[in-house]
Amino acid sequence: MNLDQNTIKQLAEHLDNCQLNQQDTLKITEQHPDMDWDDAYAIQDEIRARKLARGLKVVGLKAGLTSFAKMKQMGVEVPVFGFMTDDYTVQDGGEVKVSELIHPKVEPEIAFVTKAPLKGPGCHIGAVLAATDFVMPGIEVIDSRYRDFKFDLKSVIADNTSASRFVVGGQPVGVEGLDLRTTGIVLEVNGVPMAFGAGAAVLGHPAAAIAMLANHLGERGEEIPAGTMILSGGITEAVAVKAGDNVTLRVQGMGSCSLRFV
Ligand code: 0L1
Ligand code: MG
Repeated sequence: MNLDQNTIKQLAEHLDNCQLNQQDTLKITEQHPDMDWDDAYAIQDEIRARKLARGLKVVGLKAGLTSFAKMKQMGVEVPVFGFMTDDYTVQDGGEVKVSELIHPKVEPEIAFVTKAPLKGPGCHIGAVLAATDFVMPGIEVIDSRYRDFKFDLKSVIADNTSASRFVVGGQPVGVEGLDLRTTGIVLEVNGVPMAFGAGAAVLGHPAAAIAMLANHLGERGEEIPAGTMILSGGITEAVAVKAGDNVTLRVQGMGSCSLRFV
């Protein structure tokens, strides 16, 4: 690690306040160019500690930058990981107030819910599928705290991977007999199909993102507990939204979930 504890705390406070005040900022590596990956996750951990101290609860985990296209664009081979707190939860069909966000975008995802713990190293797709209770449609609302979504990987990890809101819903289904690689999705905004894809866009198989998360946590001596909801990553590019937009995600064999921006 290259940053001292005071700097990590200050940067966490800064990013947390940006989120609370809907204020954007320049990417933090501008001021701290020698920040490393451990520093970045330490800042994210400090943001989580701040939220927990305010009485919030962690209700899910996420993998981000999981589509081959986005990873190539960013020049990375490993996704980024973050967490969701209870105030990020939107009920299916519920409202998201744009006044509480900076510049939201939506991503179509497949959400996994585990029934057994998953721990790396060596976690693989088979172990993830064996530990999966069910999968269901999920829309992630990302809202980078960085001006115009201009960031680098370390800055985005520190910023809890742009997490801000999510909805899961539709019809939960078990993974037996399901080929998540060929599961098709359509993301509609105001009834108009805006993005299409299939599960294989996420690392070849969405369960690979969950395995990578388990391996990442394993390096830190942590695991994915049973009963965890995990967003496996955007299947398509994120779509910018504004007040008045209704967003619906349809996933083949899993129904749909939706939210509206007000
Ligand atoms: O969930 C995601 O894939 C987003 C990760 C952070 C990068 C971004 O804000 O686009
Ligand atoms: Mg996402």
